[in-house]
Amino acid sequence: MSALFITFEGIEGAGKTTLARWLSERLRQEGIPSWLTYEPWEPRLREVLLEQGDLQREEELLLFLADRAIHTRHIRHALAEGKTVVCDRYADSTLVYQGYARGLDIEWVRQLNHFATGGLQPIRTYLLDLPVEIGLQRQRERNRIGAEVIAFHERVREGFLTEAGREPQRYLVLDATQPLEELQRALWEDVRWLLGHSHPPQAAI
Ligand code: T5A
Repeated sequence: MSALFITFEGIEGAGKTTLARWLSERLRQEGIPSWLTYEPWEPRLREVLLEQGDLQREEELLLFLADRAIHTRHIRHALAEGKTVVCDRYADSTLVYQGYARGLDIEWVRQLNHFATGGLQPIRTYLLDLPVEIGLQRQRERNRIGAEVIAFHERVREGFLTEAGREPQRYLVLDATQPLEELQRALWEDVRWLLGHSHPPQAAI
């Protein structure tokens, strides 16, 4: 059984954290070694990126990439130790938020992502897709709604769907408006399948 690198992506409030935590717990119950992680990862960079709020898009891009370069080193170690890595956001978030939504050149961001990750790609990316209004509504219930406008989040949603269409073998798009139990069922079915099959080396390590 090979260690998998799995990521969750989607707009805010899509349910990424909820499902990533559920998967991590399910893997633990099955006796499968795993590491649950997230981005932005490095605490000081996370604080600057999520709390500061007045960064230029180029500054933001470089900080996300620096964070990813550090984080990827730890992900590689975990995979080499045989741990399945469950990651809440990864390189696709930069492509979509800084590229598609903030307007930086998408192909250039793709190349920079490659530089930061050394080419490490998840074997599977679960895209939790749902209408922006529902995602923001879920956040509002926790009083966490940000200042960014609906149009921005629409670009994020469209960006993720475009990328999923570009790489259908890696992405699995899940309808995130479904009840959690349905999502968990579909997710586990796919993860179980992945765990039972061998994968190309560059995707697994
Ligand atoms: N960013 C990040 C970039 O711009 N570039 C990058 O490269 C990276 C890595 C991260 C921010 O940084 C940006 C993107 C973001 O703006 P964050 O605080 O980590 O900030 O925000 P998110 O990752 O978006 O986390 P959220 O908590 O907002 O969204 P989640 O994790 O998708 O949602 P979750 O699981 O917390 O669920 C939200 C609520 O919905 C409920 C949950 O119980 C919870 O209350 N819920 C459901 N309700 C009904 N049905 C379901 N199926 C549900 N699933 C969850």
